Parts: sequence; structure tokens; C-alpha cells
Amino acid sequence: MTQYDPNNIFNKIIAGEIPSHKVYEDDDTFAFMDVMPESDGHCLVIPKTGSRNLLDAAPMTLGGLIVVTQKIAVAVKKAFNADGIIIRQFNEEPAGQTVFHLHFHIIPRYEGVPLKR
Ligand code: DGP
Repeated sequence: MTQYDPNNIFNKIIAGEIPSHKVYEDDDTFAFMDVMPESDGHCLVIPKTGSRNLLDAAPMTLGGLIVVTQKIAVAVKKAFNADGIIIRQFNEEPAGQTVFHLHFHIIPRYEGVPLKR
């Protein structure tokens, strides 16, 4: 397993070195709007600790992260009047991961509206 590299975009977003549209933050978690949204309200939830993806994340990190992801997904569904929500997560480049800091996508879906990409 490749080591976590703290020099990644999402770690810089947590540190405030790269701007983001923040939607949620607590001691352990940060959430912000995706810069290339697949639908209106598409956001990302990340732990503040350095995990490359789900495969190397500590159980405590994952436990807290999924609870916060549920909380944000419920809020996003309501705020954006969505009909459904996709929770998506990729592990390693061949599986589609492009940023190597663990993240869950929260992607609202709307009846009859295709994803943007
Ligand atoms: P993936 O690693 O394939 O699960 O997707 C990474 C997502 O991160 C992708 O939907 C685009 C988004 N993204 C990449 N760079 C930035 C950035 O600098 N800011 C924000 N807000 N999102 C980013």
C-alpha cells in the first residue's frame, strides 16, 4: 500500500492553504463543495487525519466519518430538494481515485435529471 502523502490538495484545503466552499467542519471532519460537481449540491466529506483512502483508514476515523457523512447527506438532500443521494468512494487510481486523501462524495440525484459528467 502506498503511503499517505500530506502534500495533497485536500490536506491543503483543511489547512486553509487552498480555498474551498466549506459546508461543515468539526474537530475531526471537514466538508466542502466539489469543484467539478456531478449534480447540484455535490460535496465531499474528508477526515482531518491523514488517510490515503478507505483501505488504510483507522476504524475510529471511518466510524466518525460515516456518521458525519449521513448527517450532511440528510441536510444536503433537504437543502437542495433532491430525490435521492449517491454516496461514492474510490480507492486507488485504477478504481478512479484522483485525490489521495480519503473522501466520500455526496451526490444528490433529481428525478429525470442525468448527472453532469
Ligand atoms: P476522486 O478522487 O475521483 O474520488 O474525486 C476527487 C474529486 O475532488 C473530484 O470530484 C474533483 C474534486 N476536486 C479536485 N480538486 C479539488 C479542489 O481543489 N477543490 C475542490 N473543492 N474539489 C476538488
